[in-house]
Amino acid sequence: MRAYRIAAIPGDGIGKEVIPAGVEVLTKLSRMTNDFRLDFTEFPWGSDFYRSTGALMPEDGLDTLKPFDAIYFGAVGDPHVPDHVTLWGLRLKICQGFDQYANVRPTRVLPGLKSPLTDCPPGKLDWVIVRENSEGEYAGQGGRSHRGHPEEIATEVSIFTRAGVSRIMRFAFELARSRPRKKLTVITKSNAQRHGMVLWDEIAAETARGFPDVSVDKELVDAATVRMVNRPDSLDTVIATNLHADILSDLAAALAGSIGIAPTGNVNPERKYPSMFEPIHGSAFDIMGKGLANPIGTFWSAVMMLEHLGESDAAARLMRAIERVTAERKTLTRDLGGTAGTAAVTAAICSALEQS
Ligand code: GGG
Repeated sequence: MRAYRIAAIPGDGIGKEVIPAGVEVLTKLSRMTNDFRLDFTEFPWGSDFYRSTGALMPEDGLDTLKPFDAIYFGAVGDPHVPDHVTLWGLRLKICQGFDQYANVRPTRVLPGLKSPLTDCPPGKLDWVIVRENSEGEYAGQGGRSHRGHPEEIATEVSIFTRAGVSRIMRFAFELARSRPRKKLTVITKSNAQRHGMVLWDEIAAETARGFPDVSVDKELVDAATVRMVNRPDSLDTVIATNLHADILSDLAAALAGSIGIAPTGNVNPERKYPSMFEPIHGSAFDIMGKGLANPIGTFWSAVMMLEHLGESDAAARLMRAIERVTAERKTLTRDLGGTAGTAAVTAAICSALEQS
């Protein structure tokens, strides 16, 4: 039997509710298939850990995670800890430490779910957004001087390297090529950002020459928001910088029905380090501890994790179970117009697995 070591990091807020739900579903699925085993180890890292130790994760946390086959992550964010401390102390430490430079964010309208757009049935909105996940606006370059004085200065420098942009462009073109429409939209802002974004555009054009079967177009990030709303079927695979894709993928999730359903994979394509899978939503402290969190984004992230591990039959089975539950519309959380809680949706997915 194939065995995989999975590091589970619930993190903060509703991460502590959705990750146990995901572990329950994955454990049931692996027992049903009898082909593979998932051995979970949970790490209590996050804002509570910070309060008791002064760090979001231990100093040797990356060494601890390195032998794992994958990381299953919940969320970071706490109302009593500055957001830049939580994000950089845990999630970005793992993404950047493990060179998970390809952040893959599929979005589509699942059967039974409704887009807030008029006339947007399943099939009309079916995107994968690729987020550059290692540099750009999140390079961590910059600083502050003369704190508290009138002449105080802060810089936040975006970094675009030829190596970093080339590898994510290749990844996005390959992903676009693997999808039926073979279509890639390159998001840019090179009209205003005339250095880094012009390099980005140039490398996109150079990379395109190696993918003659992929049709490519370019869109300014501001215009992209309009296009996502007005012409969702004109997009398929989308590549954008770290910050642009972060914003566009939240919009994408909302247009597909809810941020609660959207999954993501932080992938190290060379597999030198473990990749990390998580719902795109944050810690949602307003609903924490109430059992209301939508676990579907966490389950869909598990689908991505299984695909990454090579367990494509199990991944497809879990996706079918998710779609069966959304199509029935009987057991949905409040963000999707239902009244069910996390536990009821988890139970519905577990029972749908039996029929999928
Ligand atoms: N599960 C995703 C998560 O916890 N995100 C928290 C967050 O604030 N992310 C901001 C970002 O990734 O740019």
